[in-house]
Amino acid sequence: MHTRIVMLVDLDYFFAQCEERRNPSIKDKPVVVCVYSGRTQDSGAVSTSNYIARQHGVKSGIPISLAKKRLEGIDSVFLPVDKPFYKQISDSIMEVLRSYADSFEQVSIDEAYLDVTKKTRNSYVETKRLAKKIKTEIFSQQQLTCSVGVGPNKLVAKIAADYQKPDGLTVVKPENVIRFLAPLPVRSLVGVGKKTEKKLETLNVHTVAHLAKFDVQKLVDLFGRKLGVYFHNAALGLDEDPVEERGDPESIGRISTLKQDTQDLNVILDKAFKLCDDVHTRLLTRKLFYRTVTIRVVGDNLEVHSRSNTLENPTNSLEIFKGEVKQLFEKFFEESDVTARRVGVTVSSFSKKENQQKQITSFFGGSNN
Ligand code: TTP
Ligand code: MG
Repeated sequence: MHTRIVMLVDLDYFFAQCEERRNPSIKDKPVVVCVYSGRTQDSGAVSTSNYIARQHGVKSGIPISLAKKRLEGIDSVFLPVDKPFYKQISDSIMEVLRSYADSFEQVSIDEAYLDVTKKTRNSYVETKRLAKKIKTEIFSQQQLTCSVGVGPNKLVAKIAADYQKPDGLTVVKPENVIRFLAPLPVRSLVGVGKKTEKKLETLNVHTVAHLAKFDVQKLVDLFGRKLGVYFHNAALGLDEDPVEERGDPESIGRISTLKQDTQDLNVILDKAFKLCDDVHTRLLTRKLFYRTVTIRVVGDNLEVHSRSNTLENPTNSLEIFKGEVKQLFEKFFEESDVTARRVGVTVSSFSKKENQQKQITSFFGGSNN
C-alpha cells in the first residue's frame, strides 16, 4: 500500500464543552452531562464530564448518584444531554473537516479521520500546519477545542490523538512509530479490551513493545488467526484500513472562507461554483441524486444564514445545481444586507436513482400514476 498521512480529530469532552460554550459561566466548575433514566431523580448514567469533574473521578458511564457523591460539597453543574444541540455543532465542524480531506470518515458525533496525503503533498510539515489551521478554525467558528493525532495510518493517528488531551496535537512520523508505541500499555491499541488485556498480562505482555516481540504464532493460537495477526501488526504500528465515508450521508456540502468579506455577488458565485464542482464530484462517486439544494452564508458577525430549494425530481446534474445556487444567492442578497465571510453549498434529500417519472409524463403530456 502507498504511504499515507492520516489525521484523527477528536473534540474534547464534547457534550460538556458544548454546554460550557452555551453558558460560559459554568466553565470553572465541574460540569456533568447526564442521561437521566427518569425512574428516580438521580437514576441514570454520566454521559460525559468536563476535565474539572474528571479530576474528581467523574467520567463517562458512572451512575449519576456516584458522580454526586464524588462531587459532594463542591459547587458543580449537572445537566441533561441535549443531543440536537450537540449534533448541530458537530455537523458544522464535520463539514469543515471534510473540506480539508482527500477522503473523510466520521466515526462518531465528535470524531473523524481525514486522509490528507494528497492535500498536503505527502508532507508531515504541511500536515502539522494543516492540523493547527483546523484547530484554529474550529475554535474561531465554534469556540471548541479538539485533540488531533497524525500518523501513517488510522491506528497510529487514533493513539496519537489520545496521547495529549485536551487541546493536543501529536504528530508521529513513520520513522518514530515503533518508538512512540513501545512504552504504551497494550490497552491503547484499538481492539484490545479488558479481557484481552488480562489474557496478555498473564503472558507478561504489558506494553506494546512486549506485544511486538511476542511470537505471532502464539498470538494466533491464543486469539485465532484474524485477531492474532491483527494484534501483531497493530503492535508494529501497521494498519491498512482505508479512510472512507461510512453509510449514506444525509447531505453533502462544502463551505469555504472568502478571501475577504464581501457583498459582491460575482465574487461569491465564483467561490460557490467551485464548491459546487467539489460537491458534485462527491455526489457522483457515491452515485447519489439530490432534490434539495441549500446555500449558506456566514456573515462578518459569524451569524449563519441558509436558504434552500427542493426540486420536484431527483437529479445529479451539475448545471441544475449551479443554477439553483445562483438563484438562491441572488435572492438572498436581494433580501438581506449581510456581508459574507464564508459561503457554502449543500445538496440533500438523496435517492439512488434519477426519477424518470417526470420526463416520461411530460413527454407523453399526461399523468400516469
Ligand atoms: P468521547 O470522545 O469518548 O469523550 P469526550 O469527547 O467527552 O471526552 P474526550 O475529551 O476524552 O474526547 O465521546 C464523545 C461524546 O460521546 C461525549 O462527549 C459524550 C458521548 N458519550 C456518552 O454519551 N457515553 C459514553 O460512555 C462515552 C464514552 C461518550
Ligand atoms: Mg471526544
